[in-house]
Amino acid sequence: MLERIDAIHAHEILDSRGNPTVHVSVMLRDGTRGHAAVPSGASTGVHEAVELRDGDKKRYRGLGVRKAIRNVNDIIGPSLRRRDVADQRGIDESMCIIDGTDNKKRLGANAILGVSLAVAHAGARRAKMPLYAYLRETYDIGLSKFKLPTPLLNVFNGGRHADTNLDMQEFIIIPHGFSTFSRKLQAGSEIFHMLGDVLHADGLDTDVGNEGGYAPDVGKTESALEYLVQAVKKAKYKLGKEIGFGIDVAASEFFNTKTGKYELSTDKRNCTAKQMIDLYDSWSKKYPMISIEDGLAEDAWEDWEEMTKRLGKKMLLIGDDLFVTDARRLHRGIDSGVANAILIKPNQIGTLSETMETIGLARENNYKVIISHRSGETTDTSIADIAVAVNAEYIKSGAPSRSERLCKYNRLLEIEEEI
Ligand code: 2PG
Ligand code: MG
Repeated sequence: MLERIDAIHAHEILDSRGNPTVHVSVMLRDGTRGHAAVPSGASTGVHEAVELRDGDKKRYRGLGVRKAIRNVNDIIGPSLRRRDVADQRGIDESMCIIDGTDNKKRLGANAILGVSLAVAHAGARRAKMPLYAYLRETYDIGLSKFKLPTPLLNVFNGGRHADTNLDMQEFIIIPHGFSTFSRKLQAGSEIFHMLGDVLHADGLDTDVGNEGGYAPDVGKTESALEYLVQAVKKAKYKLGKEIGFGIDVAASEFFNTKTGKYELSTDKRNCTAKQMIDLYDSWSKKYPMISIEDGLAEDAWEDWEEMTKRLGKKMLLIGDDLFVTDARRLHRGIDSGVANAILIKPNQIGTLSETMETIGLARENNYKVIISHRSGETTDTSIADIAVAVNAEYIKSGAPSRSERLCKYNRLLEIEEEI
């Protein structure tokens, strides 16, 4: 049944770091409303769609998003008036056309994504369906059952997400050896708290970073993995069988483009790509490594190819800054045998429809799908529903701590009861 959009309104809110971001409400003629808020990254890839910021240093250190808000209220909103809310693909396409650039720099990916998600929420409400079921139908995803993703819980925050000596951004526990999401989350939470005890006993800081994980100064990079081993064992879980590890290296953040070296200040070592791959290989022999994300720099295609040849059969090699949720970059990866998994962040590309297209392409080519939060988050839980809509293998939403991280996991607990 046709239901038209009556009005779209955006306003500025603050994200989990206290920086401005975009909140959008879509009103339908029958009074139904849909809302969405847009997240924001810190270790953003250079190929991501543009997050429009005001740059006015007198306001929020230049991080205001009033321009993006105006683009929604004055340009996008009026242009989508009277459009059928169920025409998600058409609406997303229209926004891309109005923007007219290939990286959304005119209207801003933050403006466009806010509308795209809020339209989906309004459409789902109107159809009286949960968002995950509505998305599955809207995008004709040919899957019969709903499956919940396994959480990737980032329990050590490093890199740009915390004030610690760790160059590598995330050390992750993956509770894969249980049949339900709730049991996986329980294991993750118990290990997270045990890790806190272990760190505390060693006189280390247990305050948390941007994504809710601990952020102590540890001896060297590998010490983080050693602490994970201790925490898992002490919490009485089985390493490997029940719990695996992951790392988001976010290697572009410490890659020196001039020298071509990866500068690991924690270990006082400058590494070539080959040495980085050797390091991951050696860790895969000592620890139950399931995944390595952005193990090499975002434009090091040939080195990625080499890494995929050497490690691709043993573990997930996830492209985040490498692919930036962009089907064009994923195509290149598929053609050259690069990586075997993709991180999906809707705000890297800017619309829900393009996000779904990239996920579809990954699926067709047997790349594993990890739906992801950003380091700057809100209480928006859309990514949980997106993960269930496409039966994503994994979801990455930080540590089991801080409500902007947990609201996504808690939404999955709710969905688990429903399906
Ligand atoms: C990442 C993300 C989320 P950011 O690199 O995977 O953890 O970080 O949002 O800062 O890009
Ligand atoms: Mg990443």
